[in-house]
Amino acid sequence: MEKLIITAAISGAEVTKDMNPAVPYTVEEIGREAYAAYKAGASIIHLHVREDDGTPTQNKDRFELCINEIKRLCPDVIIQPSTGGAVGMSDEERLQPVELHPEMATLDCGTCNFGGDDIFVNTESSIKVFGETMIRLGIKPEVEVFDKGMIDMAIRMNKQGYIKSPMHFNFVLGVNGGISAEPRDLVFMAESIPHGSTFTVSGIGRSAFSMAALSIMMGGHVRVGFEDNVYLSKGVLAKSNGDLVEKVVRLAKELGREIATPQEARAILGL
Ligand code: KMH
Ligand code: ZN
Repeated sequence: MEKLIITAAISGAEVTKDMNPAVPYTVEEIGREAYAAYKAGASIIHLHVREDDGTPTQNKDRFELCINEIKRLCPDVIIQPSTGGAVGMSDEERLQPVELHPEMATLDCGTCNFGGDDIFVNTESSIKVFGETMIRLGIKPEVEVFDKGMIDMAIRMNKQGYIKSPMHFNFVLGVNGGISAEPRDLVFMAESIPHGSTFTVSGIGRSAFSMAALSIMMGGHVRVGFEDNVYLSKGVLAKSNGDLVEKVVRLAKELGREIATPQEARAILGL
């Protein structure tokens, strides 16, 4: 089996220090959390940034500061800015970090309820703009799908030339409003992507490690981090993103899967 790519979603846009005091807001905190995840075995940092008070922002200059800090501490890690941002942001706002020419960025492929009454909006025309922009700038998209219909959307966008093959997916399982996080959901999603695609899995909340273990066994990859889950085990808060990555590394060892370095992850993903 291919080596395991671990992505650390260190900050997110919705999670706060009230949920876990180690959630990073400042540039220094972002650097600290990226480094902890990288040292533990993460080869990709999925990045949202905040103002110092925790307000999510897609501001290009703030991204640049955080990316420079991460590169200083983890020179070879793959940095994958979010273009999802936070619920309610405009497309223009969300797209700003791609102007920094990262190797990867997320490309959300559908609209869904996003916990409570929030709606995460990704219309077909905005997906086309995001896809075209990433092709023009040579950025590999990580196709974020919160439900099976979003895989179908991505396949349609791929056929129309807005997303290149082979596609790399992130199945986000367990968002209130998206597909649930049962083993059958992951199997269904994995069976629904085109042959030759790669996938990683984000199990939200309590499903983080069951979905990670299943993905490791299925030959998929794994995303963990405070964006998706702040607990190391039931009732025990993780002290850092590094704790969460370490737990995935332990699972992978037990299940006989080696961990990819950033260079190996680049080869697997065709970066
Ligand atoms: N914060 C969510 C509304 C992404 O990074 O592309 C969207 C999100 C997806 O986190
Ligand atoms: Zn995200």
